[in-house]
Amino acid sequence: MKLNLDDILNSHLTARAAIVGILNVTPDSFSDGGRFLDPEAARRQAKRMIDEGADVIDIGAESTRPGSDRVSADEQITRLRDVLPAVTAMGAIVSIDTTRSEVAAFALEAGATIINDVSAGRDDGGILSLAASRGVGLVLMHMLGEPKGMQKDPRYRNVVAEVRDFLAARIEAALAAGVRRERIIIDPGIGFGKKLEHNLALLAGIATLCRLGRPVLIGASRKRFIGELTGQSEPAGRVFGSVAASLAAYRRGATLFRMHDVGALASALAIEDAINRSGPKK
Ligand code: HH2
Repeated sequence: MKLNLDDILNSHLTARAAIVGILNVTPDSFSDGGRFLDPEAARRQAKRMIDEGADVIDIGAESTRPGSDRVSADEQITRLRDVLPAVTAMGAIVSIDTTRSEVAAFALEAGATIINDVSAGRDDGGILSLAASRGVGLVLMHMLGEPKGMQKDPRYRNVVAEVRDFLAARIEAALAAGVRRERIIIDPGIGFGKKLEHNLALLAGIATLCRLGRPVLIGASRKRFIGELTGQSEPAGRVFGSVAASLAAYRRGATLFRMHDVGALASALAIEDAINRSGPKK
């Protein structure tokens, strides 16, 4: 079944999982940097992810991997110009992964209907008013510090409570800018200023985030903590671990999963959902 934007925004009420396929139009992303900078390669990858079951394609033109440098709004738009309209023309729901309002405005003009802001509106407050005036979906993500230094020595007293409080405050900031609550998605920001123990505590504690009343998105795909747990040093070798992390998150109430390997998670979810339909959920 093909989902629409309202299905995505109501997924926490229906417990229907949705897969957000990752398309990085960047030379330096940690897992697929340089592979989809060529517009034709990017289009092929988007088509492949849609065929494999992606409900949303999340397109980004700036890597936010630990230690990364900023990319200007103009450069992001140049990278997106040929790719983004081609993906919206495929009929996909497109989300734009940016913290800059000029880039988001360009993407919405080209047909994107979700803004995925890893700074949750702190980098460029204009993104909140843009989301409000255009009535689009808005992902608010937790990050401790900035990509450049976020993995240096992240510390929390109670990571789940701190991330919950941060997201609650960013929801309030978005509402104050005129965004409707029904348009907001929240994300604990796996790997963004977090050590292994923090990522695990957040995945185990998703129910606490769900109590904020908005759908929870999890981006665990191929991230370093999967490598730390499985011994897979190459991001492309972390597919099974990424699927396992997403399923664990789904069982705890998350419904949106940002994935490089869409087909792998789609198969796992088909099995999980079939089992759930045939008996009580644990
Ligand atoms: N993770 C990345 C980028 N954007 N957005 C949300 N909402 N949640 C995430 O966990 C998230 C995100 C980092 O992963 P990736 O895009 O694969 O790498 P890079 O930042 O190096 O392009």
